Amino acid sequence: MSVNVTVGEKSYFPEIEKINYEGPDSLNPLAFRYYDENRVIAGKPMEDHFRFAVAYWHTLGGTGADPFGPGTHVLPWLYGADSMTIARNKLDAAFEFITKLGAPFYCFHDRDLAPEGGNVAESEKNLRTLVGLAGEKQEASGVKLLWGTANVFSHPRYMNGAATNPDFAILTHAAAQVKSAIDATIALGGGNYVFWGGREGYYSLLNTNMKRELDHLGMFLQKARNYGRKAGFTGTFLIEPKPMEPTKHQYDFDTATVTGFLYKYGLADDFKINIENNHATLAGHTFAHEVQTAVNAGLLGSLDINQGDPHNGWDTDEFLTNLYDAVELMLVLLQHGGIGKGGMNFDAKTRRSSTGAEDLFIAHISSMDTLARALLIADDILQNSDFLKMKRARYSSYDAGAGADFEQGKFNIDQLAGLAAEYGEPKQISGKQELYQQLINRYIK
Ligand code: XUL
Ligand code: CO
Repeated sequence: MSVNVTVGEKSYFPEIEKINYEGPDSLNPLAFRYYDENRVIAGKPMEDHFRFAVAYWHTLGGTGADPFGPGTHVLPWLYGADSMTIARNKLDAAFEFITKLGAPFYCFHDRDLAPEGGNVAESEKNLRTLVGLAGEKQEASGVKLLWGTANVFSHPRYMNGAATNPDFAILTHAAAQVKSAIDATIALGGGNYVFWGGREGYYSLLNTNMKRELDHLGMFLQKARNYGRKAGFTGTFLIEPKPMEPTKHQYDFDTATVTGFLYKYGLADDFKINIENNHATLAGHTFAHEVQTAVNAGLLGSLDINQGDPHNGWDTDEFLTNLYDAVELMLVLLQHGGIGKGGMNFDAKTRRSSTGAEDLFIAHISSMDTLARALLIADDILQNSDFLKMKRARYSSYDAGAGADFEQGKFNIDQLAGLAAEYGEPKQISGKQELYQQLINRYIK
């Protein structure tokens, strides 16, 4: 898509021009080498394979602060006379950044867009004001909202959780926020609405009634779904799994856990899953594993495409640059129909010591290029190698004869045991993992 670069009177990124595709030989760090939005691969333009979305919180709000020190990134839009002026400046900066980058979507939490007020009504008013302004920006630029969400984890009132808080009064505040965040998402035409269970989990079972908390979460999500549908939200609700951090035991541990939860609480028709790579790492899974698990359940919703560090146990939210992981991801997506109405939200921050505006652009460009390059490689593998043939052949004993009859449900356990006696000891068949790995590496060029 071609977005209109709209720079108001004041530019926050005066040194950065619109980022263009220059091809693999380009040495310009502020150009795409692989991401060519209109190039058609496997039947659709690259843009539709990814539906890239800028994460408002990291990209516009990430100061580089960590538990050991305050922020190092000077973000000029975060300075202003009052919190609403800052929110307006931030919106200007957001749309200048998004349009210069050429990302078609963005994502936000309610509190990223507008500040919390002194009470529920004031907070809602602040959000409505910013939603009005964001709508104008969307209209002028062609940029769209991939998803909205409510931040019901940062405010100290949520220290014991939001929908799973033992105190009912806190749950009602979470409801107020979710209600107006859903309204905001509808008003801005968002295709999805996300629930990341920020502090929905626990540290110690000694003070926690886990069953009751999970029932509250299920009930809360049913009511939020009912509200959204009644208010005209036709998109997909998404749950974003994470196994730990901030709590020791996050309830939405991983894709498999969330799948069970959605079925148990009657939510599987309206909800899908938003999978984040770094959260997969924390759960001891690969991104591809999580995506395949969601595909199997028909619940793949959207992706947060960052990366973590396999050597430590926290959420580092780095920009995705690991080509090998990206290839595995794109192999799964290409084989299973792609990202659909979801997208790829960066949910990543530049490092504390990457202090320039240029770094912010390079980080996004580099991730987009990694995924675009991975798409080309994965498509090449699927079109031109024996990969699929080898994988199919591995299961060929189920394609005909007794194996096919088994898949049709024609045998009971007695009959299967009878066949074992008849077959005798089967001859060894190699799984050939190293051959597959060799093949993938051959196509990474
Ligand atoms: C936190 C995280 C969130 C969600 C949205 O780990 O990933 O930013 O994506 O609330
Ligand atoms: Co995320």
